[in-house]
Amino acid sequence: MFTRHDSLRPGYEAVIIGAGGHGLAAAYYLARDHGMRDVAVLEKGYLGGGNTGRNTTIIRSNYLTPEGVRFYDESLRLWQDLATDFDLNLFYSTRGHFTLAHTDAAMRTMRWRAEVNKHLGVRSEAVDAAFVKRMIPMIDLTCAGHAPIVGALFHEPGAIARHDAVAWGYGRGADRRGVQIHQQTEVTGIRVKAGRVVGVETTRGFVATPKVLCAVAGSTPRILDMLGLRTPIYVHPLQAMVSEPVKRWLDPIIVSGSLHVYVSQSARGELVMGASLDPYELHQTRSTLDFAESLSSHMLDMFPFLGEVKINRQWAGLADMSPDFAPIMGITAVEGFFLDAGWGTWGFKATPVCGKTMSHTLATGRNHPLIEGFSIDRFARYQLTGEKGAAAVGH
Ligand code: FAD
Ligand code: PYC
Repeated sequence: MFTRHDSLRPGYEAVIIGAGGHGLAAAYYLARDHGMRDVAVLEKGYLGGGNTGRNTTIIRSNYLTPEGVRFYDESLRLWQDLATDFDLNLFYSTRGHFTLAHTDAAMRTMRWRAEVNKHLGVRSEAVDAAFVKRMIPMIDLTCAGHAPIVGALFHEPGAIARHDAVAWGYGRGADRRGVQIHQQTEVTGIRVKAGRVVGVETTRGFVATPKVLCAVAGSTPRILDMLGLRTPIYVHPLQAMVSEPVKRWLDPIIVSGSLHVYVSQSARGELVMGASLDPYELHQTRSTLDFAESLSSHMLDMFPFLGEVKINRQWAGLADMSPDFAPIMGITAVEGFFLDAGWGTWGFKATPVCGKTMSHTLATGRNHPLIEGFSIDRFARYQLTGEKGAAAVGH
């Protein structure tokens, strides 16, 4: 699908670090919308091999803050045309998304989210337990008596898609427009002169460039250390697992913050499941039995009939967590160095809108209006964009 380049050019108009969905989407829109084709995407491993190829592909815009809802909703809008743009089946499948509430306090947050969502034109509703049962007949509303379901936030546009096809689509689109994608090429240093970026050191030599976009998710602190820049990002593993394929029985996507579990059923029939972050900072993608056991037991609370279903695979990614569970995007104190980070456990759905807004920011040197709420200086200003109540499962 991609052109093979035997050598790097001595310099490029822009260099993007990381061939995950975000880096590739930025390259695609830089070439397509801004006419910037003299661009290299440098990837230390293989294309889509980071969190992009490890995530559980939930797409939704039912966030809590107006900044978040607007941003993710624009992404949802972009998702609709993507398969046509790429001429590639992304298996985008609208399923409806339930965030279950097991207490009155949780139900209050669901109503809050529903109100913010509706105010901004996003289809979300607070619903009662009877509605949940009608839509998911196989669910045990009592959750084995541990945490009875009292209602939910129902978000009709909630969807899933095939994650690696998204990376391939953006990569192929960028490649066809002249962007060079170099895999097995690690950035090991960033050269700065008089406060401006002048190039990057790589495992294949120095490359000159006045513009660098850092889109490396769980490796963000390592890249920022090269520049002496600091963010409050901390890195935790996030695990997931998938069952053997079974007959289709689950249409919507289900998330329970209280039970720390979420699940959807893929087109192949597998149950794609996840839970909260591992509770410690660690820069390793190991899997643990503890995770598989506790996730399985909570799945069985909701769906006791799954007792005989086997787990096929388990894996982890590295989540670059920000303190307010919102991303950190845009220009930085180093001229020519741009950041697309803080994507923690919630960045797959934002791939298209990140590409759009970061390509604009790189091309113009000014933050795109949609990312104003996510700038790095919000921490110094004590103006956080608090998304903890809506970012993912209960972290
Ligand atoms: P990545 O895909 O991680 O790409 C970064 C790339 O940078 C990697 O390929 C890496 O090899 C490369 N890199 C790192 N350092 C260097 C270097 N020095 N030089 C060159 N290359 C380098 N989000 C959702 O919206 N919905 C979900 O359901 C969801 N589920 C998730 C489940 C799991 C288990 C995990 C781990 C994450 C989940 N996420 C989800 C979050 C989502 O996966 C990420 O936020 C998103 O994929 C980040 O994309 P990215 O392109 O920024 O990073
Ligand atoms: O962003 O919706 C999400 C999500 C669910 C699980 C991990 N991330």
